[in-house]
Amino acid sequence: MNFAGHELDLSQSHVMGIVNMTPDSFSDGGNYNRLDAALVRAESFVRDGATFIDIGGESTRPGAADVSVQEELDRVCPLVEAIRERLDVAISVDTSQPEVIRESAARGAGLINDVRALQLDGALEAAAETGLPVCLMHMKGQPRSMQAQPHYDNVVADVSAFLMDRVAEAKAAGVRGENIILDPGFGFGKTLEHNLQLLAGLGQMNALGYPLLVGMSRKTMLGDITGREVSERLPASLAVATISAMSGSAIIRVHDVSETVDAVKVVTALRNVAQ
Ligand code: 9MG
Repeated sequence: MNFAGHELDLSQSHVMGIVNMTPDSFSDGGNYNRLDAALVRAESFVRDGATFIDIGGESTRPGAADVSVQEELDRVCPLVEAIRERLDVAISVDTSQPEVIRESAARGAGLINDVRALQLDGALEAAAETGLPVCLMHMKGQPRSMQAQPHYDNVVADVSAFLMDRVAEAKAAGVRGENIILDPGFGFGKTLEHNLQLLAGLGQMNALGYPLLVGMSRKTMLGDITGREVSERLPASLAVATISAMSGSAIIRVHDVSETVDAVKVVTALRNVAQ
């Protein structure tokens, strides 16, 4: 798949490093310091083997406050441009807003990562206009309320059906099928049991015929399983990254790039061994 000039083979697993441009992600001295700190983080991720950097300007944690489109543009676009000028890496932008999709694409982004699967007004059209690959993620409800008693008849089947509906809408709007990546959306309107069923069902979702992106790094489900605080969830995050890579996931979105790259290298070596 081609991510604004970065051609990547998604039959192998890749590691995506997370750089959040939200105020809670950096000890905050305003936009300039934040940009510098984010760039340093992105550089170290690339040195450690990330093939994607995912930049987000809106917190999608449960209960997070809304952010204006202008604020999101101000947080995300300068970093997209700075990374494009300095680093050899595919740039993913975590956004649902048509204006941010268009402007970040103009500055060099290579992937639109939308936790709302291009459902906001104008998002499908904006994504199609850019010609870039898109990641369509499943979320039940909205970030503010999504963890309030989510219900599914069969979580793997329901999430798959939603994603295939979104694929049909995206294609109808002009997004090419070869440019679509799917994501079950771990933690987005799911109980621990739902998340585990989805993790066990990744092979089934792979059979939908689109590369999968998965993000479980440090998430609450890992705290629920291990009893660990966020800062202590690296071993559990590596376990799910390994399971995801073994299930054939194409992109693993993480905070701890260096350790995850090593885990993925082991899975890749195993997958490529002559039998
Ligand atoms: C932005 N963001 C937070 N968690 C995510 C996940 O699991 N997948 C994707 N695609 N984006 C995410």
